[in-house]
Amino acid sequence: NVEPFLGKWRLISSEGFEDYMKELGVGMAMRKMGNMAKPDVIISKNGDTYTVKTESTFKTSEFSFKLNEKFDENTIDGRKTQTLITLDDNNVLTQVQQWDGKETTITRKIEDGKLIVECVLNGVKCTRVYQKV
Ligand code: DKA
Repeated sequence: NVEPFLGKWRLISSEGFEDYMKELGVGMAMRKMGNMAKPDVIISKNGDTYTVKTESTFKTSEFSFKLNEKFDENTIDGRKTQTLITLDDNNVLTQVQQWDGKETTITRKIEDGKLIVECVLNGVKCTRVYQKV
């Protein structure tokens, strides 16, 4: 059930994001902006197509997907990835991005009414928490 994920969320805490961005190969200037940004994430649904829009003062981007269908994603930091998003029985949304022989996993779940985003790449983990706006 994707219903709990839908709506507008604002970043309230972020741990390990600098190291995660470094591991992704994000350059210093963009890491600085990434660290300062308190983005809003808007998750919406139209039929069986979902859209995740990230809005911040430095950049706005969005991607749309259907569950269990691979798609081409252009990430905020400029990677072009093959991405697959699935929803498991515990209501965890898992996004796997593959590019250049690398792979990162971004999971999203709802806990205490908050959206918890965890990103992992090569064992480097980052946790970002969003609150409903
Ligand atoms: C989030 O949704 C984190 C998503 C990962 C973004 C990766 C690269 C960003 C570079 C500025 O909170």
